[in-house]
Amino acid sequence: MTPFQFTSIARRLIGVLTVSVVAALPVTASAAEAARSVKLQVNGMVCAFCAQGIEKRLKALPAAGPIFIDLRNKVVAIEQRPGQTLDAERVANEVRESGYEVVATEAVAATVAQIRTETRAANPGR
Ligand SMILES: [Cu+2]
Repeated sequence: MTPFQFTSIARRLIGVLTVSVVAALPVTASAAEAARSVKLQVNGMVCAFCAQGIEKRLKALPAAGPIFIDLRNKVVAIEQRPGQTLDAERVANEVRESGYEVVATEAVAATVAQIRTETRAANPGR
């Protein structure tokens, strides 16, 4: 192996490692990365009408983008529209005012599509 070949292989390896480290980072937003979605843990949602009521209420927020509600995992997530900001506490209050108990509120960097995938993978049920 020439020194050139070695360098080239080493560079490729470093590239692969960097990608894996970035992919393994948690999705909770830090000060350095922008929050994209608000994720809530909600008690009291028991049927499709509960989900519909919450969805309708959240959709009315001016910055509302995609919404994900999972009854089994008690998750409500809403993504902000590009260029807009969702206030996590305001989202939590909308859900509370709909009659449900919010037990955790989190601003996360993940999209709603990512939250949906993670939530279902963590507890697919059935
Ligand atoms: Cu219901």
